[in-house]
Amino acid sequence: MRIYRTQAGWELEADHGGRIPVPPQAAGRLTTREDLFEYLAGIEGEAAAGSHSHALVAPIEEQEVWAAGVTYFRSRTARMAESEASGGMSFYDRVYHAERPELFFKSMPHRTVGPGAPVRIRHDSKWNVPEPELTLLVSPRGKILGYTVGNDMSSRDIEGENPLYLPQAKVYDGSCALGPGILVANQPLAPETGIHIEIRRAGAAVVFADSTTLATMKRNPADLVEYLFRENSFPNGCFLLTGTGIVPPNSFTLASGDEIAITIDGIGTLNNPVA
Ligand code: DO4
Ligand code: MG
Repeated sequence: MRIYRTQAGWELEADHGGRIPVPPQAAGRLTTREDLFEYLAGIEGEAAAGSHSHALVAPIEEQEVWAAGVTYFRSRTARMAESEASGGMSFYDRVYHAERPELFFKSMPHRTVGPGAPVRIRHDSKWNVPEPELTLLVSPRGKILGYTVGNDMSSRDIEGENPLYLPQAKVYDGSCALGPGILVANQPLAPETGIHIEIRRAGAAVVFADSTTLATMKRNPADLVEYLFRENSFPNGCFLLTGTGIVPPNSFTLASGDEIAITIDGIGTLNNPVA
């Protein structure tokens, strides 16, 4: 089942393809429900035909957004290359193989953009990429309630200069996009689930495209959540981006006006222009 946050409230995609409104909940309290799957299944069964399709906004309520890093070999290799001059290479290789994953704070609702809204490039950075990432919606008790598409926008020159600059490379206004909706599921996604990205420039040419699958992720989503919830409480639940398996070649940097389309099979396509 897929739900979408719209300017008029939450909507559930119905069997007939249209969207039906989800009854209003207390503020911030739909996507924290431990019984979200069962609750939506009940609404779906009772829904009358009819269709609502208001403009989409980011599918986030009051959650913090966190991210995992270096969960794919491609990310490890790209980070080792960009941090070679700083001597930071070994950190990335070690965290890729370590038992403890890299987890970092990524965003808050006010810095997160939704479908169609612009993501941003830092003005003090010259080398920027989108990171297409499977993103988990996690309940206050640490249950994976659903999945969305995430973009962990990153300034590679800043993180490459010194790994201690990671928060500045990763956390700034418009550095995180989520959407278009949430796939609410009561079982894990299949390993063959594909993650795809396409970047268009000047409204036309595809300047970068690539795909990967969840099977190439070194970590298990449930293990990442278990680490995140150690010694941390999330009264509003959280979103957790699970890392990127796609990094453009070193010669590539995003430009203002680019259009980023990230698709995850079964979830949807997140489209964002670059401001
Ligand atoms: O350690 C740097 C960040 C890694 C990351 O964001 C990723 O692998 O997706
Ligand atoms: Mg990332």
